[in-house]
Amino acid sequence: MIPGVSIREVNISKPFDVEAIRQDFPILHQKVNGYPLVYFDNAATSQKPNLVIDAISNYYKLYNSNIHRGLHYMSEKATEAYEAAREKSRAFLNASSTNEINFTKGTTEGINLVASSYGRKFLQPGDEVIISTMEHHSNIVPWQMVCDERGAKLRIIPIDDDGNLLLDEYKKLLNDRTKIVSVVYVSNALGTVNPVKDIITLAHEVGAVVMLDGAQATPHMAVDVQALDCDFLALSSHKIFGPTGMGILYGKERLLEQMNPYQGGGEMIKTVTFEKTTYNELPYKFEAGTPDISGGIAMGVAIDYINSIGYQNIAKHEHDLLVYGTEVLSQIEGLRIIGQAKEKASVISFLVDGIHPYDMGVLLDKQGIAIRTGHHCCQPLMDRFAIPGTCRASFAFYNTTAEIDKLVKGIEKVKTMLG
Ligand code: 7TS
Repeated sequence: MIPGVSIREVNISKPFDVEAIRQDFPILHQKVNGYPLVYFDNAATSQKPNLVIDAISNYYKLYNSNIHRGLHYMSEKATEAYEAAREKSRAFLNASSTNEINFTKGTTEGINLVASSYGRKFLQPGDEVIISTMEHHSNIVPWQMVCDERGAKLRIIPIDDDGNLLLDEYKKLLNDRTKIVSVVYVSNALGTVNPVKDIITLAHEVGAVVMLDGAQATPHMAVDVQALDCDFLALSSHKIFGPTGMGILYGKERLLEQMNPYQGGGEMIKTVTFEKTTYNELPYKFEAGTPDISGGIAMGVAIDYINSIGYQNIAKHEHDLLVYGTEVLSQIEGLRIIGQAKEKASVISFLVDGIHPYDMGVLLDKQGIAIRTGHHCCQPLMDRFAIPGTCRASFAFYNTTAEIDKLVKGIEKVKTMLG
């Protein structure tokens, strides 16, 4: 039991009540620029329920202490709560062991860890790494860096005009030089849900390992790493209603065992002499230094919170928001949706004729509506569509169709203002 936190019972058959859920999120009940806040920037970071906020403050109020090395009461409490979060993370992803759950500071660090510790060790000159056109920069740059260093080649899966990955083109890229495939499960800029199960099966046929960028999948859908058979998966706590500065890297134990540590320091060692250091066991081998203890504990509480609502309920509500939003936004004259893939999460990227996304973002903010504008850290994807950026509305389970109506009205107002 984590001091000061009581978790609601996990009950996915409970009816979904969006107004009750909104009461769990204190930040949603404020006015911005004189209007009730409409928060549609969930793909950048999601809001935090009271339980998560309380878990952080209770840690500092009641048992702030360093973990894994203390014998005193508070250190034991903190260690217990931190390791309980690892078990919750294991169950959340259905990993087979907590040895496969490495705590990181987020998706970016998870991908860098694999590029660095796996890529540097196993890539040879002439080998190939495959990513896709719709990757976030954090799933491009680490691979470019390691490919440059090792003399390997980066190859890119193309997409069609709706934002679907071209599987036939992917098949053509695969060969016996392919060592790593790293793709985004759900695109932050388009909302596309990629057919990752097929991508993984095909990669395994040529002996490549597969890393999934799970940053945008985990807020919306249950992810089962064993059913997918992915080799690595990274996610960020702050996108799954937990705190910033925390994340999970899942890796198959067999692969993690073969990899060198990412960073050296305390915690990741077994013995140190000036002549030689032996490394700690998994998962501590990849966790040098004092971690974000309250962040880990609170991420565990965020996972409990998601479970208490249930992904089935989340997926249904968000699907309704996506369908409704797509329909009403499409009716706005001059509005074009970028990304109309067959499978989509609740993300709508759009452009309005004659209006720069930046102006749209600023003028919606004046009406209390938070969207994101720009390239969304996907510059090569924007180049693919020959656009500088988009306006992006991304929905979470606490959003409502009434809020989408406000967005529509807001866009119409901006159109009138800018003539
Ligand atoms: N991968 C994807 C698909 C993402 O959407 C993001 C963050 C990251 C990786 C990096 O996550 P981090 O937590 O390590 O920073 N995406 C966004 C976004 O769309 N707007 O702001 C951050």
